[in-house]
Amino acid sequence: MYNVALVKFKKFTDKYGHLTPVEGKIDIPFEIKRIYYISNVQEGVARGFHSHRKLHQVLICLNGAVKIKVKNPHEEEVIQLSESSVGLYIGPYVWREIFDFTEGSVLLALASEYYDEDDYIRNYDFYLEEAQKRY
Ligand code: T46
Repeated sequence: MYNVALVKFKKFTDKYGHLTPVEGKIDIPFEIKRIYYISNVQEGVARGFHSHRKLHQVLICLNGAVKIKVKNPHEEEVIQLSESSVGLYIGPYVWREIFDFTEGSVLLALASEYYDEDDYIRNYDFYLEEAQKRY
């Protein structure tokens, strides 16, 4: 889907466990300016329901599993993340909804920009209006 891609990272496994490195501009296509993580999401709760205008992000499920619906005016897909060495790249003008968080799941986000509420489109009709000019 346009502006969405799964990214597979290296995973070093030995008798001490797993280690996955993620380097900005090497493993993902941007410099990382911000990280945040989402945890303790109760059953039945869904998050997201917005798009960004400029932001590039990679989402990685560090523990448990989570589903992410990505949409643009013409396409829609649901991706389950359940592996800490796989990231989901989401670029600008992709609507996202995040749901089915399993108990104890932790979703890490690597972001290309500092937090800026003006970059969000949180109304789906406004999203369609802006996105239709770009797709
Ligand atoms: C996204 C999905 C995957 C901040 O103050 N700084 C931050 O860096 C972030 C990300 C959020 N916030 C504040 C803004 C809200 O008052 O934290 C509160 C919850 O944020 P929001 O409702 O946007 O959370 P989600 O889970 O719906 O969306 C977040 C990201 O905002 C978004 O960029 O793609 O996770």
